[in-house]
Amino acid sequence: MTVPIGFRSTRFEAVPKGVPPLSATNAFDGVKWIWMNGRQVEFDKAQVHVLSHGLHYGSGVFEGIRCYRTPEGPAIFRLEEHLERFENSFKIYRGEIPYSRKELTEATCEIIQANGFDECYIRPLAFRGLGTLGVYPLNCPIDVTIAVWPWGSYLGEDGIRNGVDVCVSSWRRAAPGTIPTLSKATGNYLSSQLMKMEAMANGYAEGIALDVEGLVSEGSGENLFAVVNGVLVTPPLTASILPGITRRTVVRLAADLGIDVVRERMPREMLYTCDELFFCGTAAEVTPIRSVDRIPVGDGRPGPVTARIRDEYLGVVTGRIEDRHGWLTRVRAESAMPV
Ligand code: PPE
Repeated sequence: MTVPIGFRSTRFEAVPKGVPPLSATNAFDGVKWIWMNGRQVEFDKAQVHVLSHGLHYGSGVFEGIRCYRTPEGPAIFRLEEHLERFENSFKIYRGEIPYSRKELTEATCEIIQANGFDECYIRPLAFRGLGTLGVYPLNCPIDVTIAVWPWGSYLGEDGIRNGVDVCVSSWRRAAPGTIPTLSKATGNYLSSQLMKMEAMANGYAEGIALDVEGLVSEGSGENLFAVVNGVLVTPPLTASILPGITRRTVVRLAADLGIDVVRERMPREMLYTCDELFFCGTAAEVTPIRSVDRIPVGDGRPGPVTARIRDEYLGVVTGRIEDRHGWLTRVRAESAMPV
């Protein structure tokens, strides 16, 4: 490392059984290059100044995208939609991403290839950099980075297969008119961190937040679906949720499979009485929930609708099922750089 690294405290660590801790030391093993403001830079050189605005005030937006190994080579799932949300996330904060979608698409493909990954997680980040401090952000330049690294199942291999045990968080999601949840802003994830740490400290894999009215919102890093009498129920955008691209994908796949979906406010107790429950998100993919607050969901095993949606999702993202909606961007075809 070219800069001193900080102290890592283990005082508050709590990792429940069955949840693999994301190791702080080897999480980015094998990552050689990071795209930074138009250039590929070595991992150790991808640094920012400590007076960067985003570090002090949470003034940044990001995306989480996955690239999967498919029979036709590595492919990125719904890249265009992620880049669109990336732009909108910053627009809410009067910020503009200084690269076009085409440029970011090429940059993403190139950085995946530079690192030699077939399959990886992709993390575009745009933040207000070194300019002035003070809350007013518009004197700061906007820095843009794209990092890629291998990231396995978000809630564990066992979780995606057999389901996870979760709790209702004591932390509420931000109320409408406070911190906008349609923006995937870095600062929003303080709320997620509170939820996640509390859940883990109490032996759960994840927490589900209620919104300010006490109705179900979402997980710390996932949207949520319940199955009630064969119908999929998911909280609406007005429940302080992130407009998830996986959520949108699930709605579409459900339609393809002839399963009805409603976007409806969900009282907390529906988490206990529903037949099935699952999380969805880029990192979490489709992860069944087998208990909430130690109350089993259904018979405590992933139900048939969840399994069908999960298998369809994993089939589509990995190209084993035909890409009938044009959701995959091939890394090699898109790249301007010779391999
Ligand atoms: N809600 C929240 C709060 C959230 O962070 C995510 C993604 C979703 C819903 C699902 O959105 P989508 O990925 O578009 O389907 N969470 C990202 C970051 C997780 C993290 O720990 O970092 C992700 O899944 O990439």
